[in-house]
Amino acid sequence: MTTNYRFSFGPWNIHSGMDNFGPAVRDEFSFAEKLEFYKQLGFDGVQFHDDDVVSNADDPWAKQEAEARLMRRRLDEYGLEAEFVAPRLWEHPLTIDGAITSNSAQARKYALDRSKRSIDIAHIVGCRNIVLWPAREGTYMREAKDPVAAVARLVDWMNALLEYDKDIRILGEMKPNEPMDHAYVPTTGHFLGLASLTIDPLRVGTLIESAHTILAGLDPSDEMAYALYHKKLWSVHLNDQNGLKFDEDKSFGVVDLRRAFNQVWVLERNGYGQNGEFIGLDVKALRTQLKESSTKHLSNSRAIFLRLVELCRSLDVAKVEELRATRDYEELDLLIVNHLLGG
Ligand code: GLO
Ligand code: MG
Repeated sequence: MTTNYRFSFGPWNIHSGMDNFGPAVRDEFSFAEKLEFYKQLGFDGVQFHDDDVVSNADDPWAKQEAEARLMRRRLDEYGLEAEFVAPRLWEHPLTIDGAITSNSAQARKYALDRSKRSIDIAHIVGCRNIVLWPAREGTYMREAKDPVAAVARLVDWMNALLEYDKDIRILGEMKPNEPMDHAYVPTTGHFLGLASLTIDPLRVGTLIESAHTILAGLDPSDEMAYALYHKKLWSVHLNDQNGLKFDEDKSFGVVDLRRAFNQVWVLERNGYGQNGEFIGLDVKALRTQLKESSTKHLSNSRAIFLRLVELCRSLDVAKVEELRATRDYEELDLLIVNHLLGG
């Protein structure tokens, strides 16, 4: 089936299976090997952390610049496009208690400087999207930080970046918890409130991850609809999640096919992708998977997405409208389930 969708993922989505309770269970593919997989698996876009592009985000800029230029050449060779760069602000010893919202002025300065470098890296690899996943911008216990100051610091950080570069866009990827007990900006709606307070709201939008919305007790397709109405759905991290537990990053649609269908349907109906947006997948292979088959979660998620596009296109929408008009939602339930069951 031909659709105009373009797909992306990040190099962290091919991984060694390490988790909080156990070590790696497969050898890591090298970055060069991962790059080979993109086109083979049907992907055109690469999502990067700053230190996925460069070997160390704390190296002198001249070294980072040279490495970023090399990465750009490799992307060009493979016919791949960089979709975004996200400063990885949550692993450095200085940012142990948050980067943007840390109580430490030194940590906040580090975070801002590093974020500006991410913008410079983004320019070199050829993209204007900077993703903020505010991993540690919250607390483990409520009294640890001043919550109002924390919100103000997030706005200040965005303003400083919007000011630093007049071309970039900031995409907030919100998640209610993990690694923190509570994040200060847990949902897309919260983030869009902050976007409107920045010096250039038109350059602040969102990346919505299915699992993150589910962890917030929300429905991913409704969250996407909300952002689409604001014209601020600039990327997605499609995946699946089995209830309220740790962020599972399961393949798209494998837990709740109907929930996946509704995400595809809302994207389809609203022209998502027509302005160059990618269908990003933030999925992890199951830990038990052998190395040689540890990219199937990516190709499977893509295939499931495309099957669901077909189902969206073949849905009897006149019938849907009729059932909406007569409020026969029982019949509508059956129509959708039968459609997902193949007839
Ligand atoms: C974790 C997030 C994370 C981000 C990535 C890009 O829960 O989903 O994987 O998507 O770091 O910002
Ligand atoms: Mg994500």
